[in-house]
Amino acid sequence: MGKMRTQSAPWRAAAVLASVLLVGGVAACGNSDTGGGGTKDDGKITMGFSQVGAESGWRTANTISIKEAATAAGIELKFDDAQQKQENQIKAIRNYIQQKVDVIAFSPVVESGWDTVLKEAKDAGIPVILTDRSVDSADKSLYKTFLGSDFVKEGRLAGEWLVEQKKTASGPVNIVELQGSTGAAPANDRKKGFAEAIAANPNLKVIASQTGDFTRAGGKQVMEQFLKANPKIDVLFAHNDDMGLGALEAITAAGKVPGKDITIITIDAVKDGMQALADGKFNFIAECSPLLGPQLMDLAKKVKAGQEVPARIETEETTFTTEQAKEALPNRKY
Ligand code: GYE
Repeated sequence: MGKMRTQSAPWRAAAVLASVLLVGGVAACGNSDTGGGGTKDDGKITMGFSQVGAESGWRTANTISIKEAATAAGIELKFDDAQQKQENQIKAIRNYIQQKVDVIAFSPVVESGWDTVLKEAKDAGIPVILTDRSVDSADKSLYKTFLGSDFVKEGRLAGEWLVEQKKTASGPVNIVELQGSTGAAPANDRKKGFAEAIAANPNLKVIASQTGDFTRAGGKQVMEQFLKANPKIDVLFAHNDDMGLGALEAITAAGKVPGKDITIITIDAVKDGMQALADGKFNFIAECSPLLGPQLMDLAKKVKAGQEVPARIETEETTFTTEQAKEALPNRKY
């Protein structure tokens, strides 16, 4: 079922039915793995994981971390790429419920609209772990835990650095903002944290803010529009490295020098972003770690064993200036 998203709904239903029948048939033959009872209880853990997509360097590193950690932990991973669409994630989760996986983990593409499918998983007795991004469901019993970063804090750290840099500015500082995917927790929260921090200096003004969907292409295209519409841009705040990297092309094409004419702040600190920072094209990055795989597998084992886990597990992160990026780059893992 690795290619679930390429199948149309009736075919997928047929495929699920076929695999259910197959498992049933094997059980009837007395295969020891199934205990002959129809429900699989071989001590092994199967995890159904629904990934957001492949939109950024961060996401690629996150996917690798999860796949490698599953192998290392002896967990069978069923992986689906939702291509940044909530409907695809809901379909994948429903498939995992039908397949009776032991644990469902996912990184919700947007924050809202999960209650129904999470309730279905709960009713089926399958524990859910949220990783990377969270949901806004009021009923916290719909999932076991949320493992990931504090995105508000990342936005705040980005804003605080800027406040410090511009503390002697006597006139207006014009900021443009490239937001992440609309409705995604990291987009909502980074925007919020940044706005809160820059409120400390009334000279700092966000004059334009639009989504670039967390992609390089999106960042480039929206930055082109920003540059056309606004003759004076002093600062770019991009919600991830990839959009900042795309924007670099637009800035250079407009005859401006990134990192000098326009101060650039991003979030993530993936290798390409760190290289741009070391080269002086970016000026500051707030880190967001994608290496969530090992902790996720550990949580899956605990949840499967019925152990209590903390409701929230926050990733540890730092920030980088150009000098710090030069130092960190040789040992950077992602
Ligand atoms: O910052 C961005 C990715 O959810 C933290 O998603 C993640 C974000 C990350 O596309 O690059």
